[in-house]
Amino acid sequence: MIDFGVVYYRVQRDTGRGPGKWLLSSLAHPKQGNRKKRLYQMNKKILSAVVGVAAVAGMGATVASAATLDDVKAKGFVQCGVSTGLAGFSAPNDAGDWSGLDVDLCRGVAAAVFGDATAVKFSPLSAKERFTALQSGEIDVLSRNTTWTMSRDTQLGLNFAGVNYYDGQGFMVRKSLGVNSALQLSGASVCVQTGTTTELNLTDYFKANDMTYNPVVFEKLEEVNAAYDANRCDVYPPDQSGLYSFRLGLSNADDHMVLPEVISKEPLGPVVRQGDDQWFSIVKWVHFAMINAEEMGVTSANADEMLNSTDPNVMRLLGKEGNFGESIGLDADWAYNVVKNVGNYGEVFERNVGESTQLKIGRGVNALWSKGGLQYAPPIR
Ligand SMILES: N[C@@H](CCC(=O)N[C@@H](CS)C(=O)NCC(=O)O)C(=O)O
Repeated sequence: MIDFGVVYYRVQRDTGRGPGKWLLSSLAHPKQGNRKKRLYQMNKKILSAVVGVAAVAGMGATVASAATLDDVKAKGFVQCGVSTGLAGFSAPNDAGDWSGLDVDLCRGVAAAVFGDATAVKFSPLSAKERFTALQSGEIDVLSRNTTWTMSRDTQLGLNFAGVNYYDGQGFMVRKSLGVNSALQLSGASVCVQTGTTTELNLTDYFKANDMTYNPVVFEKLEEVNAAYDANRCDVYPPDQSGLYSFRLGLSNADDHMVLPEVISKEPLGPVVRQGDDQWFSIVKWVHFAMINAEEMGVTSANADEMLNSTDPNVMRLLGKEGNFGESIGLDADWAYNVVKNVGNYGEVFERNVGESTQLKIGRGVNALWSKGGLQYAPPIR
């Protein structure tokens, strides 16, 4: 069935104007004689009717997509798109319970909406599937190590709500390959997942350095991992976060090394559909609340005690002053619920990927701006 909402949106998006003008311009021109003029008038009438139906359906689609909070409340949970399994970021345990930095962003949204961090269901998605799942309404938010790029932000009808992990692409190789720099990789075979910036960066990097490579492309993460493990390619080139996670699964980690080059910027963050500013604000401010909480020293352990704080910043964060929850359609204690139930950004980072975990990732550029990093949130006021 044709989804007129999508057609209407696509025509507007591709042409920058309504569908009527776009379609009419492809019909007979009125200054081309009487017969053509009549034909034009007739086509115009038919077209107005079709466009009318499409526009109404389109409005319907916009209205439906503009009510994500209502939809989420009605069904009682947030549907969150995650990876199929990337330790530390989004991965299920044997019992099927999901955890990770990206998972906690979704738990934060659930806590803000319902006061319950467990009111969330997860959809595991490959790189190729993820944007369609969001566009089609199958998920409410995509939180899956997804790089914010201009085309994804401006051409897919989607909005990036922040950066919950600043990453960059790296290379892993077998030590037996005998290289110690990515610049020695010309002619190498590279296992890569389709639909990723990883694939695009490889092309750029090898081209920019006048080198060649043989891509061995797969759709599923497990296929890429298995192929590298089985020596079907020389190089494994994902985001550094993926390298940390992948290394955990290698049979003999000591046989492999990470080359020193980081070849790209990969700002990873949650994504929502365009056309629903309220939901966009909710996801954005859940992320900001976690960062602000870390900056103010509000943690899951001391959130209750902090309710008595007389620091105006803490009072606004925890809903004791102002009506910030109301302005995004939530209760006054939305951010208190996030921090109490999920934690501040630093806690979430340490718990999932930090030095005390198997991944042992340092805060690096993901430290707060006040500690030399890039994590910075606008104030709640
Ligand atoms: N950040 C990059 C790469 C993200 C990505 O999908 N990376 C692969 C590893 S190379 C992955 O995590 N796959 C997980 C999955 O398919 O479940 C992007 O947004 O395109």
